Amino acid sequence: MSDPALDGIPCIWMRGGSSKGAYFLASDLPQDRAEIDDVLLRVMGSPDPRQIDGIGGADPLTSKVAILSPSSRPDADVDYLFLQVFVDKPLVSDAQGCGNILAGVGPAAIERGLVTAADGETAVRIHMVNTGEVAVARVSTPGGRVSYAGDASIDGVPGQHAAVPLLFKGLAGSMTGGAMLPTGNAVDVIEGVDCTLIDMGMPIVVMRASDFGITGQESREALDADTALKERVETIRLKAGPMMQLGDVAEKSVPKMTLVSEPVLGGVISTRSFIPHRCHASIGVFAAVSAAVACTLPDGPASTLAQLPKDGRFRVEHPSGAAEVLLELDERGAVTAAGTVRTARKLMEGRVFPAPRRS
Ligand code: NQM
Repeated sequence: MSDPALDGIPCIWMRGGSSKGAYFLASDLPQDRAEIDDVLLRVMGSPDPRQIDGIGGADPLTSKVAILSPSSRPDADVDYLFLQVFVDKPLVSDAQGCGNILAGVGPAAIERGLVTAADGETAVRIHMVNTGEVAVARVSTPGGRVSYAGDASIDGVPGQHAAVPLLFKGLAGSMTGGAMLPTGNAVDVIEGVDCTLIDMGMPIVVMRASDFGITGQESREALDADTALKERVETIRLKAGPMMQLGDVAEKSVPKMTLVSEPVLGGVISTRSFIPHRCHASIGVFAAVSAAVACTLPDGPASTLAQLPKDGRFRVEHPSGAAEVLLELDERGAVTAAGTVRTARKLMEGRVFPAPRRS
C-alpha cells in the first residue's frame, strides 16, 4: 500500500492562463472526497498565509488543482474537476470552475496519456465536472507531442507561448440553476448598491466602483489593503450568494465580486475582481465572459459604463491589461457561444510529497 507522504503523488505543475496549478490523474489520488481535500491541503501547504510547507504560491491564483480522468460522457474526451485550495483556511472548494486552469487541461491530458495527440493540432473536448459543460481546447501538437512554444501573448503573463483557443457553449447559469440572471433581474439592490447577479460560466456580482467611492483604476495591492472596502464587498457577497441559489457562501469562493468602471485602454469595460477575498491580478476567464455579457444587458451597472464593440471582440480591462472574450450573439442579443485564447506551460513534472498530517 503506497503512502503519499513517503512515495509522493505523480503531478504536473502547470501554468494555465494567468494562474498556476497542480494537475493530477484521479487514479493517483484517494477516492474519497474528504481524503482528497486533506491530501491537497497538505500538498499546497494550507492553511498558512505563506504556504511555506507546500507548493502553493501563497496566492489564490497559484493554489489551484485540476483532477483529470477519462471522460464519463460520450461528447467529451476528458473529465476535469477543478478544486480551489484556500490559502489561509483549511478549505477546498468545488463550487466554481476555472477557465485559466482549464487552459492547461488539454496539454496535461495529452502528456498523461488520457488523449492521443494528432500531428499538428489536437482538439480536446473537456467535460468541466464543476459546471457540467463541455469546452473545446485546441492544443498545438506538432509531431504528436504537446508544444508550448508559440507567439501568442496574454496580459498578465510575460513572454509568448503556444495559443490554446478555448470555445464554450451553454454557459448560462453554470452554478446557479441554469439561468444567466438567477434572480431574473438585471439589477438587484443590495445594501443600497446596484448589483447585476450574473452567471455565464462563473457566478459574479457586478457593481459600479464609484458606488464604493473608488475610481476602479486602483492597483491590486491598494485594493487588497483597503479593509473597509473589502468588508463592504463581503457583506454584499454574503447576501448575494443565497439570491444566486449558491446557498451560504461564507466558506465558498463564489460569487466573485466585480467592480466596474469606464474603460481606459480602448476596451469594453474596466474591472477589478475580488475572488472573493483578494483582488485578482487580472480576471478569471469565465468571470471575464460573465462581465462581458453583463455589458450587453439593457440595464445594470456595467451596461451604463460599457463601450460595446461592433465585432464581438470584448476586451475586458483588468489590473494588468485586458482579456479578450469573443461573444456570438443571436438576433435577440442572447449569447450562443463564447471563446477566448489562453496559453499554458508545463513547469514541472514529477511527484509531489504532501506534508505529514498535523496533530
Ligand atoms: O473565472 C480565479 C483564475 C480564476 C478563475 C478566480 C478563472 C475563471 O483566474 O474562469 O479563471 O476567480 O478564482 O484562475
